[in-house]
Amino acid sequence: DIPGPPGRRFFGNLRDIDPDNTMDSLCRLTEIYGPIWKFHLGTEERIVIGSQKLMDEVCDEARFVKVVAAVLKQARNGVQDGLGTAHGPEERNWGIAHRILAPHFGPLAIANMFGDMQDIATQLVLKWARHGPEHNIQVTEDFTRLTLDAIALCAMDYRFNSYYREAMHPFIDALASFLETNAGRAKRSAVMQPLCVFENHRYWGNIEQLRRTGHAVINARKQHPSDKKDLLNAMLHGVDPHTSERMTDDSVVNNMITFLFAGHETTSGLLSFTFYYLLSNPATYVKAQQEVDDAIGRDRITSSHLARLPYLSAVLRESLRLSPTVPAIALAAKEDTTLSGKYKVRANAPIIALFAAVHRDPLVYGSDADEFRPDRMLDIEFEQRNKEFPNCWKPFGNGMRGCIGRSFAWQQALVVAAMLLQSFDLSMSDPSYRLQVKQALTIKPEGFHMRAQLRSHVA
Ligand code: MNH
Repeated sequence: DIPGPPGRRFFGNLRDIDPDNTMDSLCRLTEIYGPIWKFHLGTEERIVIGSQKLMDEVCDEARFVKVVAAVLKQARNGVQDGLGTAHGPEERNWGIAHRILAPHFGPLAIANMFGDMQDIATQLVLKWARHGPEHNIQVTEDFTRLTLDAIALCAMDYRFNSYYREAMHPFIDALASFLETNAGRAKRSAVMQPLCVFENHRYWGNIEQLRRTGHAVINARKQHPSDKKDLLNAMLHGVDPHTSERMTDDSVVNNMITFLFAGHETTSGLLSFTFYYLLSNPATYVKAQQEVDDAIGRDRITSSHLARLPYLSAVLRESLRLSPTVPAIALAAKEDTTLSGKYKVRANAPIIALFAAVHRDPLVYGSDADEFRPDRMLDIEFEQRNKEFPNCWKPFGNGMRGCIGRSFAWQQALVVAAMLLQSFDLSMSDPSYRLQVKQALTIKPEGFHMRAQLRSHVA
């Protein structure tokens, strides 16, 4: 009873599916088949939903839970029952890690990380300033260096110093290769996997290196204790209030690697899309820069400035609405049930909630849903809309399995965006650039380049 392309037709449609951007293709199919449709992946059925009404329904944690499918399932080979890849409370380590870590991602702890975030952002400003106004900035690459260096510094007091290397740090290379291979493995049938001899060798070698480095970092900290309030100390010394247990070293390693991968691509994508949208909509750029000038002027930015940037916050929200850097999540019903009171779904059958479609639901966002209009995301309108249409904006996922790093990402994105607007007049290197999206686990603009002219008051 759920519509969708018949098997043959789906493979017909598959030819319309862009392997570099499956999410866009799924959105196109949503336009054809409506807000709920299904397709077959081999013998498995996948249901796709793409409206606020259905999103709201599957956000009911009494009836639906997160399922660890596809890429996330593969990632378990490397990070086991770390926070993002654990099956949920039935895996004890999830609860222990969640309860120990949650306070360390709270507002106070994040405010304490302001200095570290600013340190890394300042390095970016210096780099762009020194390269001069003619330099063609590789936007996503530089934002990725920034977010990686920041999460490593805040999480475990380690400096990758990515701006000072041509090649990436070997740990980062191993991480990138691990993530990329997970995506490939998720698309391949289990029968084929053993045939990929070379890839498998590299894959398990990368995992071995990631974990060995993780354990080395733990041992180094144990031998040279520090009183820095970072996430590593929180994990090593924290005691779970419910069970009175500590995290095992393996669980610390799982979560450390998880923070590094969950904490960098997502935020670097957010920053990249944000500057793409600001530069393609010059009036919004002017408004955001004016707000920064009024709120901060030429001062060194402090954490108390952040609350005075409501327009820039709305810009980030609008950017995540149109380009949610985690483009979808997977959920499943706990028991056989119906969606919208009529579509039968079986227990445990994966349901893909497609943020990009939900976020452009015309019933919620109107006929200009596809346009970048940050004003609609200013606090009052944003809150009213969320009340009238619950769960219409979900870029950080849902409920207890939602993003633990949300405030971290938000503070970092605000600081960086504000510092860049304060220091530079930015422009697109190629004014005719049209947004091209590259998708791995997350989405990012591809081939987007900027130029950065120091503003006269800075120079
Ligand atoms: Mn994050 C879970 C989006 C930044 C660490 N994050 C999720 C989920 C989404 C998400 C969506 C839910 C995934 C699912 O249901 O399968 N996260 C984002 C976005 C940004 C982001 C859009 C930035 C923008 N996330 C960060 C940062 C960190 C982080 C920064 C770490 C410092 N996220 C996590 C972890 C989880 C998660 C850990 C898993 C939480 C859990 O299941 O307990």
